[in-house]
Amino acid sequence: MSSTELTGAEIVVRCLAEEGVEHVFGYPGGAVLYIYDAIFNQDAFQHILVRHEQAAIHAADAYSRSSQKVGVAIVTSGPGVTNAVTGLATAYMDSIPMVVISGQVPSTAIGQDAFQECDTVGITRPCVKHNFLVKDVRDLAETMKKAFYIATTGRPGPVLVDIPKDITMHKCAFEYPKAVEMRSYKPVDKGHSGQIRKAVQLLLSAERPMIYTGGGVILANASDELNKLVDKLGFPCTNTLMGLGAYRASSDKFVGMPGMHGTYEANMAMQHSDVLIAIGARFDDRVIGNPKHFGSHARKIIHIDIDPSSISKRVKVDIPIVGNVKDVLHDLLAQIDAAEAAGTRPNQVALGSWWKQINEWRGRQCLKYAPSNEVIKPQSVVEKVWEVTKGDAFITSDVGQHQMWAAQYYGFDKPRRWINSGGLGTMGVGLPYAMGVQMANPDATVACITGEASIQMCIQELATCKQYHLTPKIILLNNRFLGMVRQWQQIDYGSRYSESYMDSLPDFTKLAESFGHVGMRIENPADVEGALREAFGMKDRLVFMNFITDQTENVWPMVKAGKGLTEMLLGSEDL
Ligand SMILES: Cc1cc2nc3c(=O)[nH]c(=O)nc-3n(C[C@H](O)[C@H](O)[C@H](O)COP(=O)(O)OP(=O)(O)OC[C@H]3O[C@@H](n4cnc5c(N)ncnc54)[C@H](O)[C@@H]3O)c2cc1C
Ligand SMILES: Cc1ncc(C[n+]2csc(CCOP(=O)(O)OP(=O)(O)O)c2C)c(N)n1
Repeated sequence: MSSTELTGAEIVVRCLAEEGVEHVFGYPGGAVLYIYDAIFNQDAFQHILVRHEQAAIHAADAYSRSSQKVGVAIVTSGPGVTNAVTGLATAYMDSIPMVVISGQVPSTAIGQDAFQECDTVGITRPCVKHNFLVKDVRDLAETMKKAFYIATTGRPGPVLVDIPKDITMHKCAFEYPKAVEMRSYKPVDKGHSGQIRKAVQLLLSAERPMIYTGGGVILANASDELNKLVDKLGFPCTNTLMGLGAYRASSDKFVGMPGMHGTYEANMAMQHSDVLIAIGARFDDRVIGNPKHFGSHARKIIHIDIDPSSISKRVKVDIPIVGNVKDVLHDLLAQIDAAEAAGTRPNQVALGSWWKQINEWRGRQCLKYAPSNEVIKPQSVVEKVWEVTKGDAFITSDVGQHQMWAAQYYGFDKPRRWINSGGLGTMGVGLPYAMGVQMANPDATVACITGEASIQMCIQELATCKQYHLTPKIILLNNRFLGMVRQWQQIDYGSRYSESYMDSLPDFTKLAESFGHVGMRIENPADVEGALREAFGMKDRLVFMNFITDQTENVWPMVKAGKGLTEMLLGSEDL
């Protein structure tokens, strides 16, 4: 063991350096001042000072989603932690690997209602994969190693390390462990070969197969394997909101997103398939609709997931395969090759009639909308963003109608390009997500598609963007309504628009300018493309585009809550 003695604060910084961390998002306060002092004296990573702790966690979360790195954030005790909770819960619901360090009051003061004390471990327990309270500086380095290990292995997720202030000034010898061993935590990556063999038999005998993929494919970096599988089998493929980009949207095998705002053809194919293979997707209620209705159609289900507790949680499956998508798909592809070499191939006749049926469903053109020369249609803005960025931008979004239009109309061909909050559905993520993406991908084109309500939830981060020269393009689809709420009120609550209209909005152009950015207001449909080209041309400026859009536009198709997957409303004529 090395004889160098370091303070706890220095150990934190050294551990981050050992993990190869290059960026840390955070906000200082009393309990983390020793850590911030150690940060002052190092140059291994850059610290990004946000304007609100919620944004630190969101930015670190998107940093991780858009790269393969672990997002790291630091917050102080008490209000620093409580401000971070929304960010933690958001990352946890979408299984995002992150390490969050929180300051705690000195260990001798814990439980005494000390200034800025809160029960961080208790408050965050249900919204992190794991958390630690460090009670002895000699445990700190190993705890940090465990935090990174737990966050990134198995089903990923955020891990929090709570460090009392006195621990950050205590000293001990520092050595960073090369590996950690935990008796009770042994994630399995490799799938059972017998189960994979059964899956191959079922897939190759299917008449109406469907490949349903989700966020797990992206988290596993298994997009190449998925593209190979779909192309080899020639089966239809749908990606959940969290899986967009895992299989390329430009392929004719891609039938769109499934679920509440999924395409007609994806939902019909999900329901009427005879063999469904779910790959890193968790049968979310927004995807399968009413589970009884989903179960009313008999089909065989194969489910690949790294988390055994995800399997048969919402829908009973026939062939469970516990393992990492990348490893399992690798083995599955090898077994398909072997079966094909032995003469077993997908049933081409059956597959031909299945595609005929799917193409008939496709013929409904469920994403078609009425264009207008009078008022800007939000869908048309997203389509133009795709054209102007050549489909190659990182797109972050907030939560609401704009999020669904971004998902439906920006065809993602690559993984980790679509960054949004699916599980918790957290308004306010869009701008901090754009910051995190830009820090991880400094040369990339980054756009945030947002709503006027969502953007106001973390609007202060425009200052962080200025300080660190972050230049995402903000595409505000401004309908002057909490649009998604208004849509539900129109459809389910007799058009009683209770508290969903915002009477007072800031002048977004002036607001952007006051933060030192460029602001634009676009009201005329004829100006949309020109404005976007001008904005994306300003590579070194953050441009805030306020598009005044059709107030009454709804997101279609829609499966109402509690309804079956095929009981879709395709437009206002179905109301
Ligand atoms: C307004 C709104 C509307 C929405 N509408 C829709 C909609 O119409 N359609 C839709 O699809 N979603 C919709 N969602 C999102 C929805 O709420 C869920 O977040 C989403 O459907 C879940 O996606 P997923 O099944 O891919 O799971 P994820 O949450 O991405 O979970 C991934 C799964 O993969 C597993 N996994 C992780 N890593 C690995 C690995 N390495 N190997 C194997 N398995 C792994 C995990 O254990 C987990 O089970 C909407 C959200 C909002 C906010
Ligand atoms: C933090 C938070 N509070 C409330 C909600 C519920 N909610 C979902 S969408 C929405 C309206 C969003 O409005 P806006 O950002 O303007 O987007 P639009 O739907 O108009 O595109 C609300 C209030 C939420 N998802 N997150």
